[in-house]
Amino acid sequence: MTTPALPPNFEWGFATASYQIEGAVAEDGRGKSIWDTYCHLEPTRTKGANGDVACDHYHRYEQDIELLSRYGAKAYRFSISWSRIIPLGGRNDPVNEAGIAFYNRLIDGLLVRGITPWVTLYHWDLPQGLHDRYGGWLNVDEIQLDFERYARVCFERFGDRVKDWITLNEPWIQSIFGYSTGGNAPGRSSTNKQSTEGDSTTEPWITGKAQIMSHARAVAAYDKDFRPSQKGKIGVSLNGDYYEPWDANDERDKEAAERRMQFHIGWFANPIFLKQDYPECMRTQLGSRLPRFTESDFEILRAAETDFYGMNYYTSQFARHRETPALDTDYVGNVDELQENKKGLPVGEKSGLHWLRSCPGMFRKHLTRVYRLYGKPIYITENGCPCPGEDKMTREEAINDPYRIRYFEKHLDSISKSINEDGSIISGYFAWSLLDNLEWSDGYGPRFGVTFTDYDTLERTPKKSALLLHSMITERQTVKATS
Ligand code: PNW
Repeated sequence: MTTPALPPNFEWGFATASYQIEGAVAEDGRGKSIWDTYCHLEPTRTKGANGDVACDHYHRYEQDIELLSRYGAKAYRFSISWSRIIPLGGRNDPVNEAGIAFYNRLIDGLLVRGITPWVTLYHWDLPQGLHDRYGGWLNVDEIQLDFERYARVCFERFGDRVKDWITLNEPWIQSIFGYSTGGNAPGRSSTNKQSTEGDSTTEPWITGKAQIMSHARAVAAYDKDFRPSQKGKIGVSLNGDYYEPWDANDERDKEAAERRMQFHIGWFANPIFLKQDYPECMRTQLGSRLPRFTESDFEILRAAETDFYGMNYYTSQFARHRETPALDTDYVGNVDELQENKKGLPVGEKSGLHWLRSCPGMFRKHLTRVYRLYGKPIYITENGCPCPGEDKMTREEAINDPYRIRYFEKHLDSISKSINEDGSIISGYFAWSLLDNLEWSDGYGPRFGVTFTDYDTLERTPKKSALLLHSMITERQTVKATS
């Protein structure tokens, strides 16, 4: 058997996000974000954890660039903290030069070592000022103007050197976890007993539209005023699992699987990539709870040419049809989600987190489906896992991570197959994550890093997977697929 091939110019590296690694939350003029508030006002919801120190990347970024260099990474995906750039967030609020200077040091440090910066503008850390002023993502008209201004500041100040932009990370998680389950900041929910505010019947859909329009405004601004001189590309990172029918012979389960993926991905991809209304199944189920796009919204959507589909992929599930949606999870459509099918077969091997099973076969189907539906080059902007039991391991145990190595290998093989056998265009891969870091409301337990972080000393130690990813990728680039 030959090793399947990846294209010679395949982009690859590691990913992180600002609040998960930076720390230094009160330094150099940074404003508060909704995650600071959430962790401090509601510590029981984040296992007592917060990002005050996290991996202290703000002070140790040079060491982290060294790690990337040692791992042979071609690229590094990180996110900018909006509250460091515009502490109060809004379009008439001052820009913080010290925040700009930090990201300049990081970007320049990467470029000196030949590592390409991939910048996410928004990875869930909304300036608290905007939430307080007008409801943040709940105010569709205001937030899109403030996001556009923030994006313009970033293009102006970093775009001479940054050529790869991602507007938003996982708008689905921001809307559903932030406004339906209440498990992420700002923690609004009408079904979560810990929440005292929020209307989960409408808020996820309002904040979804706010994110779609914010993405489109930022891309349209880039197209008009920056792309001609800066010549970069800009995309969005969407999450979404692949779903197979619980009963492979039941038409209703087949429809449920497709419906589930439309609720996950089509929600954002239809307006952004197809410049169409939300998927029909969402309209049918949600009716007027789902905001409409006006003609002027469509003009903005049409003016925004998104260059690539950023895919965050971790796992897959089975979908079983329901007659009526469950009250507290109607955001998934009238579907039950299961990790075993009707025959009792598991969807994949267990990892170190309950929601994450290793499902590389379904990853290939997912890639091919997304490429066929939306027709844009795909970059995997996140993929990775904690190993079984890793949260309880010592450093010496954790740095030996064969489960993660196998996970990467199998997922790289699925990418190769989707390219070579199914004809997809897949142009890059970012492993999540460079470092063990703050796993949001799961705190510091789950370890997704290829680098072990000792949270007492903040010392970093490479795991075996970190040193092997480079060779896994180059092997797949040098051997041609035969089939
Ligand atoms: C992504 N789920 O979030 C985020 O982009 C990262 O910041 C995060 O650390 C990483 O995946 C690992 O979780 C997700 O429950 C969080 O299905 C939760 C889920 C999926 C993605």
